[in-house]
Amino acid sequence: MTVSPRVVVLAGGVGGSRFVLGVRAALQARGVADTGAALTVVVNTGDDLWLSGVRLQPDVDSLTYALAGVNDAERGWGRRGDSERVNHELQEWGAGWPWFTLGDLDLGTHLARTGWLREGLTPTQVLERMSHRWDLGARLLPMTDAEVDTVVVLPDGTRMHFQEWWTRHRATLAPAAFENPGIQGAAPAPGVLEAIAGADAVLIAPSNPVVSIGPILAVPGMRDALRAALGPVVGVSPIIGGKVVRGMADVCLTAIGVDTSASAVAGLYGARGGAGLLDAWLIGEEDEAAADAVAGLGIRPLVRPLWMTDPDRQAALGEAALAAAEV
Ligand code: FO1
Repeated sequence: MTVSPRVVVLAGGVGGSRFVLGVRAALQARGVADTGAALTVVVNTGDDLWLSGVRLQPDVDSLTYALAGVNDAERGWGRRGDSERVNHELQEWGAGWPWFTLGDLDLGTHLARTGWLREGLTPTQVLERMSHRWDLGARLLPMTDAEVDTVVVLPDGTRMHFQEWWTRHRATLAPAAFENPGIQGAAPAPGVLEAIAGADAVLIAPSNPVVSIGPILAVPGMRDALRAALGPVVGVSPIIGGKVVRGMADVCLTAIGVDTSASAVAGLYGARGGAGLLDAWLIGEEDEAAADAVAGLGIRPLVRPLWMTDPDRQAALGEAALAAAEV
């Protein structure tokens, strides 16, 4: 066993944050003193948007706030105990989106980020600067420095930003496709490919496979890097007992023709021994019956408790993922 393993996690949103907290706790429990050097998180930026003149990075902020311990865990986004005075004022002006709330403390983050972007810093440099405020115990990297915000395409050709589809329409409009315009010309953010290449383990968090992990994998060079990684690639199923844990991943999976099941998502990522990415796939005890199907794909199935309902369970899942990667 490596004393201080180097671990990369691909993550987005709420499931990603909880999982990263668990991996950080598992590393700490193993005696890794500097988890900030051991743990790199490649974060989805497909959820990002410009609104009221500021740049929002919902998944980046979810990870940052969760690792700092200042997140609103109940709501799943934004800062705990935030107020909405500025948001109220924006609504009075008819600015922004009436269905999208910008908290006062959260707006401080967006203003700081936007200012630094306007000064010429890249998103990677901005995130690096933002990571100094709190002791996050992990290094956060955006998947790319390019703006490749996710667009949802409806069957009639209507296009809307992912956040409008997600928060205004609550994913009730059947999507025909998800696109990240410009992603073909994007590159992984500085440090991402190096982190993957040097990792003892690459973990795919139980985040939405289509709109959180999907954009990360769509960045040119990312799949090749994962397939070439020396360490094992271990994924955690976001589907437990045939159901989504939170969010609306089932609608997203249906749109791309994938069943809402642990084995179907494993099939979406594919086996590294074939044309895909995974060496091992953690599935819930409720999905034990899917183990044979996962093995049939050429991916090692591991049945483990997947619920991350408290810090102990998060840490146990983090440890299970590290153990699956044999680090
Ligand atoms: N989600 C909501 O359901 N309603 C909101 O008003 C809302 C505001 C918001 C502001 C900043 C931010 O970083 C995230 C915010 N979210 C909100 C969450 C976000 O829209 C999505 O849940 C994620 O992008 C999906 O991972």
